[in-house]
Amino acid sequence: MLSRSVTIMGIVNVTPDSFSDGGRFLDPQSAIAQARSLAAAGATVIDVGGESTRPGATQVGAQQELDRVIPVIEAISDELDITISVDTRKAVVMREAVAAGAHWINDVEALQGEGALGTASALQVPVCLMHMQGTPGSMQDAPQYRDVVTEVEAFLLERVRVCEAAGISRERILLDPGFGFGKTLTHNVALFRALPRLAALGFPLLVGVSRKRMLGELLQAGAASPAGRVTAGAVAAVLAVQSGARIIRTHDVEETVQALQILQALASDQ
Ligand code: YH5
Repeated sequence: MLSRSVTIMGIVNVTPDSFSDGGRFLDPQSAIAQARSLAAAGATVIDVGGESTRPGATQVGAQQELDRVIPVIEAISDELDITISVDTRKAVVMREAVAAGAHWINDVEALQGEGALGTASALQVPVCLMHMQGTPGSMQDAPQYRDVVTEVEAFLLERVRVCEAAGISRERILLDPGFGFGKTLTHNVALFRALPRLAALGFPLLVGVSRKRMLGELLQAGAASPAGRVTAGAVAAVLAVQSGARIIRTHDVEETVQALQILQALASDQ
């Protein structure tokens, strides 16, 4: 077991790129099996997403996203005693997901989408506010900042202010710098090194670097496949937690839990 100070959020993608049949028959059963195994490996939150927000990914309609995530959330809610997070930018998906059993909203657009702020406020569930520059379709084209850390911090604080004004209490807000979302490797590294500063804002800090390109870019071998970035992701999770991160979003729960257990056993200050 990990001490209560770190929460592992396991990722369940209900998107075509996660299914071998090309997405024509998204099978809720395989998503549920995935959730089951992440929970058994030590995840205490399952993040269910039906829209790929990878660089260059195309948008999906609300109905398609609902068709993907709602059956999975219902099934996880029926079967597992676990916190369910819904990874969505759409107000209708937030509403239906919470009705189906989701407990958290994880929004890579920090509730800037149409109706998202009011919906999240009415639902009274915790929300993760993430920073992104641009949109998934074009965010990696030419990300630019004058001072990435100051700008991400200012954006997150502004979204906190807007959320509080809309009736979302501080206790329900989590923050995330959004690794890979409109950021070059240099930007991602600067943000990672600034995690202590972001943690000091006083909100639980969520970090998601699992399998992302930045890890591949940092490896000597370069361009390792996503599955070849598991060790790198576990090491990054350790460093993130040492820097104040409280929630780690990962595809690789077993490896991440092991890495964090060693951190907690051997570091003098954990
Ligand atoms: C995040 O950081 N990320 S979806 C590209 C990859 C691998 C993984 C292979 N949702 C975050 O996981 N929500 C996503 O290359 C998120 N924080 C929060 N809060 C992107 C993703 C991924 C993209």
